[in-house]
Amino acid sequence: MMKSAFITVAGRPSAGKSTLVNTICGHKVAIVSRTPQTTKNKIRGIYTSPGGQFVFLDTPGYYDSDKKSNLELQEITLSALDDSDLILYVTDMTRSPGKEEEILAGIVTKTQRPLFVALNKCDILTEEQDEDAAKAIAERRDFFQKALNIPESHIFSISARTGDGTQELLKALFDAAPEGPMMYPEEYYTDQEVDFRISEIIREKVINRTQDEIPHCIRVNIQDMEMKEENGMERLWVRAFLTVDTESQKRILIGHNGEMIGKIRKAAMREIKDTFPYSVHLDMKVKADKKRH
Ligand SMILES: Nc1nc2c(ncn2[C@@H]2O[C@H](COP(=O)(O)OP(=O)(O)OP(=O)(O)O)[C@@H](O)[C@H]2O)c(=O)[nH]1
Ligand SMILES: [Mg+2]
Repeated sequence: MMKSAFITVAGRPSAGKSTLVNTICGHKVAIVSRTPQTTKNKIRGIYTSPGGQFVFLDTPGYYDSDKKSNLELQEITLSALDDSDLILYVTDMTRSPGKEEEILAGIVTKTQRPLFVALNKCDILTEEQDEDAAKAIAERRDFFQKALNIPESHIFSISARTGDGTQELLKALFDAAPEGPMMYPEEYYTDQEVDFRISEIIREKVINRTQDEIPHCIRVNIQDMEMKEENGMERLWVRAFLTVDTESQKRILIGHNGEMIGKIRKAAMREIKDTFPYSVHLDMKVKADKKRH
């Protein structure tokens, strides 16, 4: 009997949703950073085991604000919740649940899908040998049990970073998942197109290397992509446009003598090389053009 489910991963920004999807799928499917609202799309990560297959839908962190760009991200999360068989609510257990957590809890409860909670970043508490760690975990468990109206057995203490607790969580998800056939060949771990993955890798390198001025406004567009044969080897030629809102952001992104953009390009090339089975030539151009909202 094979199990198969779409599982939406929801939670506040920076809870560790993308890190968890990457850990479970065993590959880097979604980009990760310390900056909240890193994920901007519904990203599919596929996990296959002898018992069946899960398609995890990683979503943008839920942030309570009426700004148009934020409402668009909320829409993506809501549509993913609609598409799912099960919901995995990820929370950063080092932060107290607040108003946002209550709003999101209300939203996921309304979907009437089976709900599971991952209390994430438990490694931090253990590392710190915090005397209050056990109390904090008990408080979070109590909060989510009540807010989501779920049994305690649906709440897991995990570390997406180390993988601790994820096997127990997966087992519970399998038990709750419906029977069904595999949706993707077993070697697949994502369904993202090559150009999207490359643009996301570049976006991650920008977010992780620049300060707060850049991260939220950066857009990466792949302009051209062409596979060429060179000395009997295949090489993908990629031209990417990095667009920011203002001329001053453009200057920061390029850096003195092009140093910053050079580092970003190098870091992106390194990861692209590890991700794809062919070599890639990356050409990047920076533009300033205010996003219209
Ligand atoms: N110590 C620790 N850090 C973690 C863990 N999981 C994620 N992080 C860190 O938390 C930060 C946010 O992680 P992400 O996976 O990007 O969080 P997210 O929920 O996808 O964030 P958004 O896409 O912005 O909503 C990164 O710096 C991660 O390295 C964990 O289990 N332990
Ligand atoms: Mg994310």
